[in-house]
Amino acid sequence: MDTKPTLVYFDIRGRAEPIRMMLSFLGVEFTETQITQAQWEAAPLATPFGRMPVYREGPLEIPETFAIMNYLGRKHNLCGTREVDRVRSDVTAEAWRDYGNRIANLFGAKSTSDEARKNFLIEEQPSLLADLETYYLQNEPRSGYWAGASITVGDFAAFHMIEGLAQSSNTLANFPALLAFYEFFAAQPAIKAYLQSPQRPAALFHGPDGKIYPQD
Ligand SMILES: N[C@@H](CCC(=O)N[C@@H](CS)C(=O)NCC(=O)O)C(=O)O
Repeated sequence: MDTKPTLVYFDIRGRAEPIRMMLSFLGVEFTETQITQAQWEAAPLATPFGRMPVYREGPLEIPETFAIMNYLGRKHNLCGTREVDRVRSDVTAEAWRDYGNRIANLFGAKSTSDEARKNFLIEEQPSLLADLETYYLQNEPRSGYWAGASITVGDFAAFHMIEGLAQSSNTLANFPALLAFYEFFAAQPAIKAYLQSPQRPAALFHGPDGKIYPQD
């Protein structure tokens, strides 16, 4: 009997990517069930809230990306050692989740206008990223991580979104500390191995047209 945990999601990076990255970093062997969008539209899987990702481990079935990440963080001691670090890890993950939801709503939805997207990029995004960068720079000690001296769930949440920025625009050039974090985190041996792994899905996300991006 296969007792490995299972991660169920689309065949893209999307919301499952920081979970895959955590599992890989931790050396947890897991099975993936990857669904295409066409398969999901034809026959959505029964999941607790009708959405994915879902993580199954023994008797546990966990929906919700951050519940899965926090479960893995608690189980494998990636939540920070001091209370101040645990708080910073949570705040980092929540703040990047808010940013990620803005991006998903604007760039993944059919109903959003080009003008709204442009306004976000020009008017809103710079101050959101500036606030995030300020928060990052307040970490003590200045370890390179977001919360204390060691890697936490917050780092995975932050890296996931910052990687998207690094790959899609030159925006990070205006945020040198976020760029430095991106390079620092990507160079951690276990992360570097995952980033180069052939198992990593190539496609970042589903666009409003239902296609997977980036396209050739
Ligand atoms: N709050 C949930 C949101 C999950 C979510 O929106 N999943 C999308 C894919 S990224 C989904 O399952 N879409 C299919 C649908 O809604 O029918 C989480 O963070 O896991």
